[in-house]
Amino acid sequence: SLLFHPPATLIGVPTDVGAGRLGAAMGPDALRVAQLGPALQRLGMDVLDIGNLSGPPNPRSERDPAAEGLRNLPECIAWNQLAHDAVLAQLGLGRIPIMLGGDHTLATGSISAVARHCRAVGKRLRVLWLDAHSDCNIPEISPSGNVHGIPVASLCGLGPVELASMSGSVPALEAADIRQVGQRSVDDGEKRMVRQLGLEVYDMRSIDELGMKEVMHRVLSGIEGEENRDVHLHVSFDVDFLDPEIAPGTGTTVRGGPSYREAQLCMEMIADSGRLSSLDIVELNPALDIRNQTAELVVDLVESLFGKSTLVRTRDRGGR
Ligand code: 5AB
Ligand code: MN
Ligand code: MN
Ligand code: MN
Repeated sequence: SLLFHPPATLIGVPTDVGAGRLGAAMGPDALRVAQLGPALQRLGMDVLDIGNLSGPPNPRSERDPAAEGLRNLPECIAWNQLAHDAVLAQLGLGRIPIMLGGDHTLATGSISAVARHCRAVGKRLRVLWLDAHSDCNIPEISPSGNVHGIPVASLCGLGPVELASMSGSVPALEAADIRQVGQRSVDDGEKRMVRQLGLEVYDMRSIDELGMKEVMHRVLSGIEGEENRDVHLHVSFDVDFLDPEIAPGTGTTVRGGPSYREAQLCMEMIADSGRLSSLDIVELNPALDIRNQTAELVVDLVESLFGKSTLVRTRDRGGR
């Protein structure tokens, strides 16, 4: 590969606590079965797999009653703290943390650690949220009480204080630091939150109208090139971003997502930016998958995210 990458660390975060359906806790192992680590090593990367974090037990049924509006909140807080600590440690070692989820709850912990790290070393943070959903609910408006539907609001300082303050400062980041791509299911109250926060959202309609190339061009503007070497780009990749026809293995599918080619272009353009410095891969649910095809697709896409390309590319967009 022509791209240089710092070494990377795979961190398994086998949580079901934030989701309405069980099975995402098996996500880390499905990604290992699909050979994520070796695939990245083939690109020339130094990859270390530190195994799975161990935290509070996952629920045994899908019908835990919601307490105070959010289900399994103490467990979710504990898992996020574990994720936070593991990500912060790897960033401190100069490694790219790659979270293997687990449900999307863990993004509060991982991105809080990234925000804390960026503050400490004077980097500018940009978060790219690839998801069918905006994950911007707060307890008062969440239709499900599922914590995987609130991490964006938590990072913006709203909702349970234990989550909102995890980075050591509230909010962990500004809404202006976030770009969302691929949305096609946002709840009514959540729409108002997105609006109120001023999130920059490139929903499926934007992708239809502008095309993925222009969307990614806009999303990455201001972070590419030599003059932006001080940017830390974090990608939070919810597998339900992808069209369910190609990615059935996730708990909250929504039809009408990016095609295989659109998803590839999205990943390739992120790679070209040269800024990718941390990653969440979340919501993969092997219990809903067909012969691990979604995990294999995710590995394929993550290879592109780290610079795999069909041809030797000349960098015309300010890569390294
Ligand atoms: B995911 C829903 N908005 O809050 C809610 O998969 C779905 O991390 C959230 O994006 C989906 O429960 C959370 C209806
Ligand atoms: Mn999500
Ligand atoms: Mn989602
Ligand atoms: Mn989901």
